[in-house]
Amino acid sequence: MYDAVRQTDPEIARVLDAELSRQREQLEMIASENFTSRAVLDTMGSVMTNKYAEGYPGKRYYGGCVHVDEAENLAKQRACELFGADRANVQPHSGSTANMTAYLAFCKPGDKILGLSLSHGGHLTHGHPVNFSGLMFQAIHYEVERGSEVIDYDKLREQAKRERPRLLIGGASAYPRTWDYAAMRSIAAEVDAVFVFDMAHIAGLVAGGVHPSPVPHADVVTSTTHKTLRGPRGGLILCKQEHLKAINKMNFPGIQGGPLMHMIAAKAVCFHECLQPSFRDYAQRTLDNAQALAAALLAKGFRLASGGTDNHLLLVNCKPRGMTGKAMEELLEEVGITCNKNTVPFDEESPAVASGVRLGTPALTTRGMGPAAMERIADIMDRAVTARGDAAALARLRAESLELCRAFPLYPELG
Ligand code: DSN
Repeated sequence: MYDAVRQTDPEIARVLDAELSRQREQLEMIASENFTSRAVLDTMGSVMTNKYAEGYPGKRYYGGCVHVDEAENLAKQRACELFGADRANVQPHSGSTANMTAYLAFCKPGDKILGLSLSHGGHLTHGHPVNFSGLMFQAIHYEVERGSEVIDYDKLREQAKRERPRLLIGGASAYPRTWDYAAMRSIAAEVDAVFVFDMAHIAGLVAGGVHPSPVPHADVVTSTTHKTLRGPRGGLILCKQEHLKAINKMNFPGIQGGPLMHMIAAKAVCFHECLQPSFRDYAQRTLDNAQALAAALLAKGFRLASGGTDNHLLLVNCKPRGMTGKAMEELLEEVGITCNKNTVPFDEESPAVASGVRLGTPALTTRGMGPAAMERIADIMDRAVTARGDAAALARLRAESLELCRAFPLYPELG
């Protein structure tokens, strides 16, 4: 693999080899990561990257767009079929530009937006002060409840009625529970707000039909395509017909320039894969693995935010085991498990330290791992916490996680 790179740039070829080995030999539990198919990889590395195509199919500002038009139309049609959406825009380079597009299609700078606080599981682009969403708009936040650690929609309704935001944003990057889309729809209607739902994390579960869909409820649904959806890195917007013109105009020329046609073609491949019955099975196994992992961790005495999960991710509060999230992330890395530190609701630690770690099952499920592997991982985690500071014991646990990785080969055809 990478023969041409090896000849042209041996330094980068070594980096690519090392990253492939890392992905193969670590247990990848970052909830937002996954392993694409070979077809998606090949399409991302195709000649489509060479083409400029500002505009939309049939209305471009460059010649020679006949084939990229075909790819973009396929991506849009498949996205609509997959999610039962009226219309799709497949050009956002990322989830961030998808969200920026949705906000600016309906709001002017300075308008009020209401989203879930980042420290309670939300996302930077849902109004955090250091992000464009907090810098450009008057951003306010709702939170989960102390104790239950879930959203109280009655309180959200009261807050929305008091604040009257222009935009109500749902969705999260570290919220393990199902959303009440119908409640959010009715709250948005009551205060005359636009309801935007960012389903980036759960999109693959929605596509697989194993998790409720926000599409019938929200005015606009934004997403990425590389998390549970298992496609190329990138963004996606689904909307009702009446909003398409505003969304398209804001994404290009409002925010982006030339679309990344290799990524759009790879999104089309991803959506095609998600439309196959095997993807439904993958989505169900991702959920089953999250349940198995949650049960095994609870049995070992770990504490989970909200007590468990309805989706592909878990938020482990490390404080009852005497650790910060940062220390846990580093310890798990040492025994071959990759995850990220994450604040838990009402965290007293800074985000750089945090009290929790976020664990997800999408990537390991793609490797073919099942509930037995999840139990083994919970056991490795538990013994790693006990063995802190014991280099020999941690090395033995690292050998165990490596054995587990090797039992589920990743990209064997890449050599
Ligand atoms: N950085 C992504 C995540 O890890 O959830 C969200 O953008």
